[in-house]
Amino acid sequence: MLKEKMQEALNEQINKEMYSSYLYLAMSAYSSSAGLPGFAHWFRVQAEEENMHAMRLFDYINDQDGRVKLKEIKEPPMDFGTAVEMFQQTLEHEQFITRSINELVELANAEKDDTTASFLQWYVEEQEEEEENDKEIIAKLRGVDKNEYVIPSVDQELAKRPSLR
Ligand code: OFO
Repeated sequence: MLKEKMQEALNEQINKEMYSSYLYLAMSAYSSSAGLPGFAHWFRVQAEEENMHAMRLFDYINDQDGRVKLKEIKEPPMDFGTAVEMFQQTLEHEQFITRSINELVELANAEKDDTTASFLQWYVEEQEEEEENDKEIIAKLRGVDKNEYVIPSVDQELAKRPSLR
């Protein structure tokens, strides 16, 4: 059985993951409008992944006989600047999510809730991977000053990301 404080914090995380999904969907739309179909595809897959992150929390709360509380999802921006700026914003957002996951782990430990602490490990690893991916893409995009073909080549590469279904 989930303690009230833990349940509240997990519900808050559902909202953050849903916002992440919304944010990346907005980036996908922005990329489409900028004529970057590979970026648009990558962010759309990312949006679906974030939805899955929210659903994992949703299922966990239900499995623990808790109560899911869905909160209002904030409106994301419509414009994200250059390709590199967009990925910088992605990385900053993921760093914010990582801090949030770490706080959840701290809370689970403080509440002596081992089941939730071990459930959260999946997110800890996922965050490491996501931050790494974003950093790699930023590094490639930074080559843009030196090579004007970087954006189209990264676009082609991002187009290859496998879809979730
Ligand atoms: Fe982008 O990661 Fe969710 O948790």
